[in-house]
Amino acid sequence: MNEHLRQKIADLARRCHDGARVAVLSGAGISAASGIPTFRGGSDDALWSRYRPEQLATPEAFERDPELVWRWYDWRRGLIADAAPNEAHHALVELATITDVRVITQNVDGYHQQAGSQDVIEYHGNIWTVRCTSCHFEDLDHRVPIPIPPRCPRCHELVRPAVVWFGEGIPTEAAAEAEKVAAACDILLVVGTAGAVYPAAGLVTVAGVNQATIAEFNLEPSAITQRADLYVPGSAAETLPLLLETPA
Ligand code: BV8
Ligand code: ZN
Repeated sequence: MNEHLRQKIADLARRCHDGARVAVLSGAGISAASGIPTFRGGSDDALWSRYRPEQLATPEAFERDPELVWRWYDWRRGLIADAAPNEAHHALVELATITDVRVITQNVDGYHQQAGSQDVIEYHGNIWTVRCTSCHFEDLDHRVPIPIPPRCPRCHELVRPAVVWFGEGIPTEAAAEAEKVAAACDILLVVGTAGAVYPAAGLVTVAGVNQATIAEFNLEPSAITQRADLYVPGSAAETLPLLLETPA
């Protein structure tokens, strides 16, 4: 890493030590170092690499073949249960001991909370929560494997993963809270997202319009990069911890 970039990261770290309000927008890339396949990077899994997430993470796919969609979620739940948050998640927990940090995540793996982040805004829901397709039953369900297709204990109708599928609206509370956090922050850390999915990616604009410094941590440039004030290349598991190096 060149000296100029190191200096820029040290400047950010110093601002955090001086009490800058930090918001985080994380995507699948922050969990990549834990071994969880990203959406774009796909996976080397023989079966699931044949599908694009946009084909499975939709109400239509679930309507058409709930068992197939549940097998995909069960496979992902298994990967998440067998792995753990990585140094990138832990760096954000440590940063929160230095200054105010609010995490907005597009991920459904629950790793930010597992690592210890508080008040995480789950913009696309959570893979460990299931919701009945018919009555108002909703509950955590950590069963791996889950009996497929899982049925509602109350009315025996199908339950679905309580995540936001393509074409579905963001939960109103999460949407409002995320907008507020992005608008109020001094620094927005954009970590491991291609910035292709809306309205999540629009939060970068909300922060920018409110004069926040946008710092992107990504393995490669993304749709966010040209809107960022700082782009830090590399794995977030290695680069985010640099924010914790006490500035000189
Ligand atoms: C909505 C939960 C309306 C489910 C997910 C055309 C143009 C623009 C928009 C649209 C369009 N057509 C349709 C839309 C809208 C659509 C959309 O944005 N589509 C995209 C694909 C074009 N959006 C929606 O449908 C949203 N809803 O608009 O509804 C509405 C409004 C009101 C009322 C009713 C309806 C809902 C979108 C939510 C979909 N659900 N997830 C699940 O997880 O199963 S999205 C899912 O994909 C993830 O949550 C995530 O958000 C997204 C993947 O994005 P990333 O997180 O960025 O991951 P990706 O793999 O793409 O990239 C990984 C990045 O990490 C890369 O940059 C890589 O370089 C980097 N990386 C890799 N390793 C590392 C790393 N970085 C650092 N370190 C590493 N080690
Ligand atoms: Zn029910």
